[in-house]
Amino acid sequence: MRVKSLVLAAALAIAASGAQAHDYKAGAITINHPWARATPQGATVGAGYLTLTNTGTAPDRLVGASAAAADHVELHEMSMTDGVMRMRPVKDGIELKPGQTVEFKSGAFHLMMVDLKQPLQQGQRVKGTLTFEKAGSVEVEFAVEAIGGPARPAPAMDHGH
Ligand SMILES: [Cu+2]
Repeated sequence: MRVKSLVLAAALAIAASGAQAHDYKAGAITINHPWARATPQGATVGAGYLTLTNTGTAPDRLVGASAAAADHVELHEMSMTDGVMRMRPVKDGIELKPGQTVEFKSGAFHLMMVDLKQPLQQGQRVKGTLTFEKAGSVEVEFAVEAIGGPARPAPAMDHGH
């Protein structure tokens, strides 16, 4: 595993974006820079991202999340099937092996904020929670960042549900 290079890449990406980094801890899990992409007026779903590191010696899993701006939050994974990018809910949570860092990003794991109560506006902070199988629940704030950027999940994308 190229854990070190992933951590470095994440650190560089945050530094380059100029966004204020913020992090949280739940037991042995470090939660780095939870953020959500700003949404256009009328959007019903938003996407959240963060980086999780398991600093402990036992495996754990992210099993749930919530956000004040959304009715509920689903853990999603994107994958290429027959040349088409699809999202689907992660059934049994996202595994975090001891020492492992998992970076949520476009084209991979993301938090899908479903049935938004209002658009996510750049500069806002959205309160939410993350729930881990062993480390329990922790309150976080998602920093809402610019709508632009590569590989933004399209609203019309097949969610498989
Ligand atoms: Cu999704």
